[in-house]
Amino acid sequence: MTATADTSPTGLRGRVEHVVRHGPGGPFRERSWRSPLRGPWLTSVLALVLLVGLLVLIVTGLLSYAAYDPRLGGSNEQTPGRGALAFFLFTWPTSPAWLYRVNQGTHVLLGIALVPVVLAKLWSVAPKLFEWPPVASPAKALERLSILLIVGSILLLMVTGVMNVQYDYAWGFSFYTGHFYAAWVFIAAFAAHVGLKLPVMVRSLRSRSFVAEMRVSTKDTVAEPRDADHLVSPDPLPATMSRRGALAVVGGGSLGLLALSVGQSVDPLRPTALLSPRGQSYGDGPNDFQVNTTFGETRIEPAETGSAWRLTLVGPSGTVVLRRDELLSMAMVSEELPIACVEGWSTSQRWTGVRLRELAALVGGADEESVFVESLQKGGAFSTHTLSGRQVRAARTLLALKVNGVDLSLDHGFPARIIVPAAPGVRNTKWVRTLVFGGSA
Ligand SMILES: Nc1nc2c(c(=O)[nH]1)N[C@H]1C(S)=C(S)[C@@H](COP(=O)(O)O)O[C@H]1N2
Ligand SMILES: [Mo]
Repeated sequence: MTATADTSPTGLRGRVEHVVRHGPGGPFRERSWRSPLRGPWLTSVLALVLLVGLLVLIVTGLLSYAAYDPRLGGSNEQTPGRGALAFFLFTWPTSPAWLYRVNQGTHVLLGIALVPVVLAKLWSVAPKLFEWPPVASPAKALERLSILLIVGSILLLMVTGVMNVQYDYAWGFSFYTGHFYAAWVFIAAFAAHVGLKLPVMVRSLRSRSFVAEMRVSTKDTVAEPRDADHLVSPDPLPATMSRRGALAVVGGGSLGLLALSVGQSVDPLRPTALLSPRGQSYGDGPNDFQVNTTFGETRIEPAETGSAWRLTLVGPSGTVVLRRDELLSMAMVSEELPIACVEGWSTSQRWTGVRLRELAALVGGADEESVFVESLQKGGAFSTHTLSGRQVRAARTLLALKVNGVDLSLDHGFPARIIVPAAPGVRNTKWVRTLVFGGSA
């Protein structure tokens, strides 16, 4: 039995069949993409930049994960289900002191600078992303799935990364957890994509000389020959921009973002870090450098940091309670050490205080494999942390009481804070109350 209304070409079924065969139109139609610049050569130039840049991002990202020493548990560990994905973990070193600063500065600055390149690469392959029919064969289905995963994960990584740098946590999951799992999806899809496409990239790059192409004017810019991947438009419009112009726009965008961000990681350039929420100048007093969480944002009572404050040390041989003046009468050491936040900003300052290992020795904890640090702050992921035995024993790990010759300000952790060389800034717990040697969360 046939329903006459449905079989007519203008009826519902006719229209559905038309869409199934020819696509919904708009971006799904190859003829919507008519830029003469789009083609395998331009895509491959962008791909080469991303191949190198993303490899550096992967390595610095995995190192940044290791730097948190997640095996110590507690708030160090935000990915309990990571299983085999953490196969590469090792105990993070304590020297050189700039290790995390350089690693994280590179990760964040490069990640920001690559945003225009990723967007340009997506633009350059847009007809492929909207290819119709979406699934033509099992092989095509696999290829499309890998593209869906690589595009989805890189967009998620870019958006969460940039929002995190801006201290904007407007999603329903922890940045650390989300960025970590998205990174592993990305790494797998990236490896598959590079494996599939590397020969095409090399062939396309060899198809014309970069230097010669950079001399071609807009007037002389024509589409590449039609390619098997259908990046080149079957019906290109005249060029309104040369390939040199297109690469200059992308490169200029990258360099512009870099120029407005690099100051967040390079102390003398700080006033230029216009895109960074913690990057700019705070004047020039001894305590005038970036504050992550201010004292006012915590729920610590001002009186708790006054004369009633005590440092409690717990270790195998018992408990010792110290006043601030007793700490000040111990051997004071000064160290120039960076604070390097996971958000990318960093600064180097001169800290004065007691070696953590001296405090450990007071309670027989010098050989313990961890110290559990508790702050006066109540609740939140920043109020407690665990440091490794390696960090406790490092000569330059301090319980700092002063910075740049004066008492710590309340915002920087008065009465006392931890400063660990080479570690993520978050390990430098402020407003310290208790140190439990051998303890963990
Ligand atoms: N108690 C406590 N300690 C803390 C934090 C915090 O929010 N609470 N922030 C951490 C983070 S994420 C960083 S980067 C550094 C920043 O130190 P600063 O604010 O003195 O520059 O402190 C760390 N110590
Ligand atoms: Mo941080």
